[in-house]
Amino acid sequence: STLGIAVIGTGRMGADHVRRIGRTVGGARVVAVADPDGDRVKEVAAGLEGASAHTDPAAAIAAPGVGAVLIASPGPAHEEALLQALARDLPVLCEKPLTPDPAGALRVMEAEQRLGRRRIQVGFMRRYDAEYARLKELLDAGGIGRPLFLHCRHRNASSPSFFTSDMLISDSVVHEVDAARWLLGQEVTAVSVLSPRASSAAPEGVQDPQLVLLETAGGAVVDVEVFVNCGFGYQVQCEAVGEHGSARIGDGQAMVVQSAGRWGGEIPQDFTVRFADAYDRQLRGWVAAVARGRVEGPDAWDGYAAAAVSAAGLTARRTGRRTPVDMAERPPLYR
Ligand code: ISE
Repeated sequence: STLGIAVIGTGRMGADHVRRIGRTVGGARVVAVADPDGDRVKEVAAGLEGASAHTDPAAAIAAPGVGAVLIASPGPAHEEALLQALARDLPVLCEKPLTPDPAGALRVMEAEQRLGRRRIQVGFMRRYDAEYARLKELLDAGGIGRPLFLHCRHRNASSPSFFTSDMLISDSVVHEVDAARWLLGQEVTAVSVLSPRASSAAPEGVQDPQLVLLETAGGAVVDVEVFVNCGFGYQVQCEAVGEHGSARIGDGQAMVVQSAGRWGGEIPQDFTVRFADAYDRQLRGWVAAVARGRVEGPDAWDGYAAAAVSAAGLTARRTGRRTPVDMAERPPLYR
């Protein structure tokens, strides 16, 4: 039988997921969509057979035929939608961040724990990227020895108008936080942030770029250059340095062209292009697991841990001080 999905939020990511459910993911269809922009949501629903349009997320979640919920609204709207989905015991795929703040993530975890089983997968889709998967395999197999550093670069061509200095951490670096926790199998224990004078390409008042340093429980150090108005394209790179070697992903050299005395290649302009396969695999995996009555992948604890690190990062940036991460104990459901 076909899984009926309610998609909450039809902005860039939500619209991309709607397309994905129609084209690349079998066994599922969108039966309801919600967005505060009434015209936009009607337009999206009009392109889908038999899908209802709503401005209220709760109405979409309660619509007939909904068996699962995909949340792709802005981060601050996630908690309410998550709690509504959990109240109906529905499986959820929630875009990152789970919630921007750790307090919200704790409330979500509490609600999920009351159900006694996992219902939430968090959209940390880099875990489904082929290059990241290879790096994880290499590290797990001890291929370069004990990891000492991850050197990361996270660049966007430009940031949307609503982007703030905080969002460079809570919306962008949150991916490196999850990737580092996953790749290393360690929690992040402290965060420091350094900021050069903002790029003249950054919107007024936005501190872009930033250098974010993470320390981990196992004694590794992760540095992240986050630069969301770099101008030239979308670029996510990670070099792991271990005791016996190093490994780098994200060079994007699928094809190198040599012609007329020059060599070069293309840089994607957008995450929906760079990570298209990862988004596909993530969604297929979620639908397949739900069909078996399960929810797998990154869980609410991963979302909470990332939010706790983000909170320390925001404090570190404001105070200019190294800030320890304040983290609750990991509940048994997430062990
Ligand atoms: C966006 O929400 C993402 O998830 C992208 O991967 C990231 O590069 C971007 O900076 C975020 O705003």
